[in-house]
Amino acid sequence: MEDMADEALPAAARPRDDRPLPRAARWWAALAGVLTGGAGLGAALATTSLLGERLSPVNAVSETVIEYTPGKVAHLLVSIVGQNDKPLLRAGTVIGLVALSAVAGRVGLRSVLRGQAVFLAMAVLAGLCVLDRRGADTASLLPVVVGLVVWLVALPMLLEPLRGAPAAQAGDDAARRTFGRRAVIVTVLGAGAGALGGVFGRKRREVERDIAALDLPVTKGTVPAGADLDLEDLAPWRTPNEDFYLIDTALALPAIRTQDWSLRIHGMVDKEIRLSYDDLRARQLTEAWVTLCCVSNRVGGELVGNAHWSGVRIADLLREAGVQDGADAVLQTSEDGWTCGTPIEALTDDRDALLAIAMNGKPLPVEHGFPVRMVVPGLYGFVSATKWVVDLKVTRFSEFDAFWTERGWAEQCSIKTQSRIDVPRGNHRVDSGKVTVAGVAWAQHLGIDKVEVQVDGEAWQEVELARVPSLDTWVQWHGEVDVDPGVHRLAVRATDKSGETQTSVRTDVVPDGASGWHSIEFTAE
Ligand SMILES: Nc1nc2c(c(=O)[nH]1)N[C@H]1C(S)=C(S)[C@@H](COP(=O)(O)O)O[C@H]1N2
Ligand SMILES: [Mo]
Repeated sequence: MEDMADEALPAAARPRDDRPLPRAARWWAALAGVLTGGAGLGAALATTSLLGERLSPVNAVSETVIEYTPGKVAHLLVSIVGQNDKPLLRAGTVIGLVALSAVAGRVGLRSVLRGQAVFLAMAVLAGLCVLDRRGADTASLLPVVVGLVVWLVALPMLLEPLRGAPAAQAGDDAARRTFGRRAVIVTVLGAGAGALGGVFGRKRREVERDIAALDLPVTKGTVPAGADLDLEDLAPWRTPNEDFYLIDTALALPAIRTQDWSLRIHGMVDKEIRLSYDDLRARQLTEAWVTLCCVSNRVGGELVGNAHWSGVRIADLLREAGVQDGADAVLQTSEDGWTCGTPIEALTDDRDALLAIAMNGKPLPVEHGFPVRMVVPGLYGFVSATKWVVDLKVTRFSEFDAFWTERGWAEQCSIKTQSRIDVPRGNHRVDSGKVTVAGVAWAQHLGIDKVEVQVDGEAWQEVELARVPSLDTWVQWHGEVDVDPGVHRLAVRATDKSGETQTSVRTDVVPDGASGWHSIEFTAE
């Protein structure tokens, strides 16, 4: 009110506002804003943990940024920053918060109400992002509200000593001491709240404890004799869970307790089905070796892994639900709101498309989709492998655009036949003469027929394939090439069991996966 009154006065009657503020005062005010911003953030984080919400407001804003960033831009950015995309995004959001808080402080030096208005605007923005996330309800707004209250209270507290006398101006020791004292209080309370949230935020730990206590009727699977050549530098045939590549858009992983999980199968079905975790576990379990692969895997890349999966065949569930004529897709939704669409065909034919509950004999790790995810042999992850899956809608492709399809990736596509050189590593030195070469090749659900290597553009020579139990996994290959001292280029190409040989034409990963031959350089001496 006081500020409004100030505005209403003729210019001559506003001695304080007309005097240019000392530079130092502006910096102190910006600091007051930043401390206020931090304290509100601490309070919001604590509230997030206490409520057991998946997303803090910072993560909700970051996830919304991902959601609304055009596919091309996202792809470009991720290709620049790689696996650091999420920490960088989160850092960016926090930097934005700090910058706006500083602005609020500076604006607040002249008019506290306006400074508070900046914080209000920030809270509204954060609130909209929170509400935009899947599963958000009114309670999800509480962290933002608590943060806002802290902002609105702390800002005038910190600005008051700065505003009184032309702030922190040399000489006004009492004001400076008051500011210092209040700054410490606000900071300690904010940081304390944040730390407390860390202590009491038990959701993820509860889930980890559930996982440790789970006793599933599953096996780890034995690596079939002859499948693993066990060569140094060659990717092991079974990828251990902790080495398995990770791809998802979740800024904070869903922490779902088994008793809170359920799956709804609905849409173009005769009978809707709802399954609990115990329902699923009590059913006949199927186990299969399946190699999963990401559409964003570049030629020679590492976004591919092979595991022994245990789960329930989706075909059986869909048969029970009764798929109606005309349906051609199953739209999957995860707890965090990510979606993908899979052809009904791939889920109902004889392949082992699974609602998986275990990976290499252990309950799914949280980051790989606990408690339940999809695994479909032959299809890239972005069109089939929904982690934290909670909803299956039988429908038509013409009725929806899934997450990545909206962003310029294909609507439907199967995995492109690929091969990779693991031995020797690129740019390594080896002894000249006979050199061991080895790697992996995959054409899930088609199978690999042969692999060939080529040195320095000369004739292709076939190499040996290890044994595999089915068409759905990668296969290790190995051979020997004879080289003179010097630098050499080694290339590899695979032919799948449909008779198709990998094309040399290199394409980008967008829209439906990279093609082209992997090649490396090595030095023989
Ligand atoms: N909920 C959810 N599931 C998801 C994704 C995602 O972003 N969110 N990414 C998909 C993609 S693109 C791939 S390649 C696989 C990766 O599975 P992984 O992280 O277990 O290796 O998960 C799929 N399932
Ligand atoms: Mo992917």
